[in-house]
Amino acid sequence: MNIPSEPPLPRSLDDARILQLPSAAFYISEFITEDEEKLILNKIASAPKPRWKQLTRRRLQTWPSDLINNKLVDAPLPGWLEEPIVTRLRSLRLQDVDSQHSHIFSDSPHKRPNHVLINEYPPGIGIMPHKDGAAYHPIVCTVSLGSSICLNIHEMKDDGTLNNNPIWRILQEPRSLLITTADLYTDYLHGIDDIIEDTELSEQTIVNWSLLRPSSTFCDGRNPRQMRTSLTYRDVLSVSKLGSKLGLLFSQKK
Ligand SMILES: O=C(O)CCC(=O)C(=O)O
Repeated sequence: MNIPSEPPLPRSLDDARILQLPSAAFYISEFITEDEEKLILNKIASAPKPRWKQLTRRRLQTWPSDLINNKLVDAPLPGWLEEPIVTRLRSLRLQDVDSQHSHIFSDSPHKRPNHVLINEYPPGIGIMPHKDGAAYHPIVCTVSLGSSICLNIHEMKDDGTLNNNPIWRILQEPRSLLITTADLYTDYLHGIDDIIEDTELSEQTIVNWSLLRPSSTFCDGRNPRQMRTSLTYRDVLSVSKLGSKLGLLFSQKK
């Protein structure tokens, strides 16, 4: 049997648009192959222990490094986070026609994501509703690995407090790509419930239902969770060249 080396991507992001969400959000169910998923999960697992930051209930890695005062020290992403994902992200056309603003990062300061957050979610663990803040260009590309999970989108009430009931739910399958931008980034919060199973999954409750992979069967509208790992690709606005200057200094001293 012929195993495809590249997944069948949509002709343009327009074909992946989540129509029920405010402009603009996109979902591609098969963004990476199973082999690519395995390779990335192996790389994550074999990262040196100090790479992991242990939070109370979740652990994460940041590549190429943590932000300091919302700034990133200039450094490349490792090859396994760059290929195939960054190249593939930049190859996705926004529309069928050629234009100057041809890919999702065309208008971002560095024309590409320069930072990746890796989050691990064991069953029962989520993330509180939050906004991603001012450090990043307002485009978030999330690749999911390992297991499906529901991302909830929340709005603030008129009195300025959080509405705990999500107004939308997005189901993210393993190997999928979710892109959120614009109003979804600036005006809404996103979070993941601390539950062991996502329930009441249906065309009525999940905004990207029609974009899920054809073989997806969420029996009785349920998704019993397993370990899900996410890769969040963003463009950090402010990049300091300190790293490269130090590198130059050390290379001159050799
Ligand atoms: O893991 C996810 O899908 C969400 C991650 C997230 O909200 C964040 O990194 O700010």
